Amino acid sequence: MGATDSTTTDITSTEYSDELVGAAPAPDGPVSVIDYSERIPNNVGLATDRKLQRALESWQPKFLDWWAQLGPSLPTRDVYLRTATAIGRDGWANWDRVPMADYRWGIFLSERSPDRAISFGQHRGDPAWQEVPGEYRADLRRLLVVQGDTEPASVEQQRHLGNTAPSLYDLRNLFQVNVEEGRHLWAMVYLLHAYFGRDGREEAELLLRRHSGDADSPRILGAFNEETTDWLSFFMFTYFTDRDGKYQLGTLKESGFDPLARTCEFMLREEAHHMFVGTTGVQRTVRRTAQLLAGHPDEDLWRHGAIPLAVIQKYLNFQFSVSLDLFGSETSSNVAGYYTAGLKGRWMETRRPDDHQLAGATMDVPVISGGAITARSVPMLTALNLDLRNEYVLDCARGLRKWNAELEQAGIEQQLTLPHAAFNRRVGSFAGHWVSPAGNICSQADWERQAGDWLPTPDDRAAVAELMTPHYEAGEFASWIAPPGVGINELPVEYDYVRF
Ligand code: BYC
Repeated sequence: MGATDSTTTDITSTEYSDELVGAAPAPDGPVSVIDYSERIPNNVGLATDRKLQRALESWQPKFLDWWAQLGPSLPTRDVYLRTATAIGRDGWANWDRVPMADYRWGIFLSERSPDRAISFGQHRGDPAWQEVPGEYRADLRRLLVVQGDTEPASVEQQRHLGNTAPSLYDLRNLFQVNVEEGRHLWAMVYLLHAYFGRDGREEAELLLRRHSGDADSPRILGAFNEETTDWLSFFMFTYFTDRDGKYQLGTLKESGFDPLARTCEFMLREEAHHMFVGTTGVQRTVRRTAQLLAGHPDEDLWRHGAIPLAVIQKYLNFQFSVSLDLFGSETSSNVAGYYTAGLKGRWMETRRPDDHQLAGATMDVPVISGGAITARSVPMLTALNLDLRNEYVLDCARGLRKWNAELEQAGIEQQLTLPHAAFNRRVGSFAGHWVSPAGNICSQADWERQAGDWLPTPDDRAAVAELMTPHYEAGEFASWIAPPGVGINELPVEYDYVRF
C-alpha cells in the first residue's frame, strides 16, 4: 500500500526534547569519551579494575546468547542506529549503519559532580555515596534488580514485531529502542557487578534467566509479562510503559548512591526517544484513522485498512491501566523506607518547595469504601508511589492532547480519553474492585459483561493483526498509519533505514 499524504501537525523525529524532561542538560562538549577499543565500551575506567572487567567479560557472551535467542527475530544486514560515543552534548548520539550483531553495548555514566550532596531523606546534605552503605545494601540491590529486569523483558516482548513493521522507518525505530533497552540492562548489570560482589553477579545471571511471560520464571513486574501483540500495542507500550521508565528513572536519578544517579541520568537521555516513538506512533495511527473517519463510520474502518477509534481507545485503556500498576501501591512502607534512606527520591526532587524529609506531612490517597471511591489521609512518606503516579498521569495527558488535536483537525468530534485510575487494576487500593473507565463501581458480572467494550477482545487483536503486514520498500507505509513528517536525523522519510 502506498504512502498517504502527511497533513495537519508536523511530526518530527529529531525533536523529542519535550520528552527530555527529567534528564539534566548534557554538558557542553564531549567531556567524557567512551573507549570503543575496549571489548566492553565504557567511560568508567574498566581497564583499571581487572577483576570487575573479567567478571563483566564473562557475563558478556551470556548476554549475546540471550540477544541471539530472545532479541529481534528478523534477520537484517544493517540498521541506521544511534550509538553513544561520549557523554557530552554532541558526542552522545552518533549515527551510522550498524549490523545489529555488531552493536557495541557498553557502560556509560553521566559525569560525576564532585560536590554532589544527598538532597532528601534523613541523610540530606551529606555527600552522595560512592559506595553502597551496608545498611541499605539489600534495598538498593532490590531496586536495581527490579529496574534491570524490565529492560530485557521489553526486548523479549517486542521480539517478533520486526516481521510486521509498517515501514523501514518504524522498523529502525523498533531496533533502536531494542538495542538501547539492551544497554540499559548493561547499566544495571554494571552496578550489580561493581558494587554487590557475588550476590550482584548472581542477580545479573538471573536477569537473563527470567523471561517475559514464562510460566516458571516470569519477569518481576506484571506489565512485562503481557504480550506486545502488534504495532499498535508497541506504540502504546512505548508511550505508557516506557513513560513509567522515565518517571522511575527520574526518581532513581535523585538517589544518594551516586553511581546509580549518574547511570539513570544517562539512561533518561536514551529513554526520551522511546517515548517519542510511542507518542508519534499513536499520533500517526490516529491521523490515518481521523482521515477516514471523516467519510466512514468507525466500525467500517477495517475495510479501508485503518484501525477504528474505538479499538485504539481500548488499546489505550489496557496499556494505561497495566502501566499504573507499575507504580506499586498508593500506600507503601517500601517507598517510605527508600525515601527516608535517600535511595529513591521524588520526581524533580530538588524543585519541590518543602523540607525534603516529609516527616509530619500527609497526603490523601484514594480508597474504595462503602461502594464509593473516597480519600484517606496517610503519612506522605508512605504515599510517594501515588505522588509519582500523579506526575506520570499529568504527563500522559499531554500526549493525548496531541492525539486529540489530530481528530479535531479532521473535524471529528470524538476524543480519546485516559480511563479512571481505578479501571482494570491489579495492584493497590483498586485491585479486586470492578470499576468502569468512567470511574463507576460495578458488580463483577456487569464489569465482565462490558469488558469487551473497554479492553481489546481477541477479535479486535485478530483484526489489528490482519492489518500488520510488513512494508519494506523504502518510503512505503502500511495503510493503517500515516508517514512521519520528517525522517531520522534529517534524512528523508524514504531512506532505507534498514537493509536486508
Ligand atoms: N507487578 O509496596 P508496594 C522501565 C510488588 S519501567 C508485580 O506496593 P513498592 C522500562 C513489589 O515489588 C520502570 N509486583 O510497591 C519501561 C513488592 O514486592 P516485594 C522499572 C509488583 O515496592 C519500558 C510488593 O508488590 N523500574 O524502566 O513501593 C521498557 C509490594 O509493593 C508490582 C522500577 O520500577 C507490579 N506491577 O513499589 C523498558 C523502579 N508493583 O518487594 C524499561 C524500581 C509492586 O514485597 N522499582 N509489586 O517482594 C521500584 O521502585 C518499586 O519496586 C516499585 C514497587 C515501584 C516497582
